[in-house]
Amino acid sequence: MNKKVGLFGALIVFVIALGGYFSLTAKRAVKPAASDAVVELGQGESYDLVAGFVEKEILGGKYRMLAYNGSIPGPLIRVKQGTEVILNFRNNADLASTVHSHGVRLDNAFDGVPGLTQQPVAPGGSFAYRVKFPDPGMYWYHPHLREDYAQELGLYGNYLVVPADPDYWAVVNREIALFLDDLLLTDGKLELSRTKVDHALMGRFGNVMLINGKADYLLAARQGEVVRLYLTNAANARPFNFAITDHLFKLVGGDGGGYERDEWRDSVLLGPSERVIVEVFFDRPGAFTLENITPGKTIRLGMVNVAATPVPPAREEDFTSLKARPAVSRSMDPLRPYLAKPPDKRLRLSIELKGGMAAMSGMAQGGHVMPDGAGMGHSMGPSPDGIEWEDPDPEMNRSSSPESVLWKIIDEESGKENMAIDWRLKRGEPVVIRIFNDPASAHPMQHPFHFHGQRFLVAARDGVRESNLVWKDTVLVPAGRTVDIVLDTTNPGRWMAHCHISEHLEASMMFGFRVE
Ligand SMILES: [Cu+2]
Repeated sequence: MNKKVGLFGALIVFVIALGGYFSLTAKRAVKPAASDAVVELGQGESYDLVAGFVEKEILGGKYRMLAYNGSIPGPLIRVKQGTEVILNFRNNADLASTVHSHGVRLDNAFDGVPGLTQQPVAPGGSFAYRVKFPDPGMYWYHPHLREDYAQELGLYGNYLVVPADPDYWAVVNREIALFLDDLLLTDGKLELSRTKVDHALMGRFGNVMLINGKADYLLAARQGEVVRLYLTNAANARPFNFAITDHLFKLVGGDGGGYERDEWRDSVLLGPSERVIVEVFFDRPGAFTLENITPGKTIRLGMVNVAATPVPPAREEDFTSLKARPAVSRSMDPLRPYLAKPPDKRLRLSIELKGGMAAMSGMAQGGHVMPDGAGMGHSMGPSPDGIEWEDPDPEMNRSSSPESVLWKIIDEESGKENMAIDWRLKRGEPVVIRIFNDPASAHPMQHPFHFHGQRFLVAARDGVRESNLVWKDTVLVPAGRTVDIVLDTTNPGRWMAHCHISEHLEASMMFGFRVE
């Protein structure tokens, strides 16, 4: 195992060692979970990634969870753009698994999709992934089998791809990766089945908010510090509208690297699996809240404590100027002629409820979103922005399963649904795809829509052209909305496209496409 462990990593080794001591004294089978491990990998280096059980403390309770290399989130793997590394995955969990490198345009054979690119890795088994990183930005790895169970229990980690161009990002004092997540505890218990999928209707919304696996996340900062935050939404279903009280964000990047131009934002929206990169200037000392601002309520995610000890050198000037990235714009030029073109493909997102679920839903009707946002008498249905920010009906949701709920991606041209869809696309011929999230379905809600192995541009939302582009691999499509994307078909192979709400994926919301 060739790896360089940074200073941070050395600290973590110490923490893990301490953890080992405690687990011995407690005579427990699993070690307490660590976090914040950072691993730097160079060209051709290999690294062992082991999925296994850990004991995780959350709000005073102890839970048996899953982790890569003992830490939740898993180690942050830091590589330079253009690097190729080998990940030797070993599965010490209790169910078959794979490693999917989300958003990474790697070779098809290493995409980690069971049944499509590889056989599932059985407990005790292993698989070597060759992962190349052609694009800068923040990516992540997670299982592509029972994400609703395995990813929920802690199997997720980041790849930070450092741009080849040293001027790609502004100079900052620090870079910090934050995984936003939530966990559902019922009377203090973690109820997840290895064999049965539940919450198929809305997806599993948690009631404990986690940042980097911690329910009481505390970020220590110093006055005058400019920090670049790399945010990843690892929740099964929950969207986050992330903000820091009394602070403005400079939005600098998304899924696949930087925006064409920086923009000021009060908050940033991330659907499950999306990434957002922001810079923040801590200009005054104090305690500030990391929060999720939703139309109904503001949810506390953690805190940042800014100490009055100023940090040299001050980066205020770098922070106040908005940067343009002409190289990013140029990388998009080949796709620009397609941004205004009518769609080549049209997808409709819908649902079919079966048996008792259909009857329950029938009784709950009246909750459909009206055009003016009125008519929300019952708890069913999303808010006027087309987004369910919370589970609107936990009891019904918990009892729903892939047997009673069929989430659908419908190809309007062929009428085919989900895995019956098998697009054949030509490499180098971009495809304009219109995704329409049907508000008249039996349960309209948002879907974070993800394409494997390629990148795309969001051309328009509800017919309104996007003015500042960023490479994407996932786009959140609210209920009743239409999103047009241009898929950059650069990477040959057999790939998946699917909703990234874990339970919707389990309830069939996926299809395959080939790039030839
Ligand atoms: Cu979905």
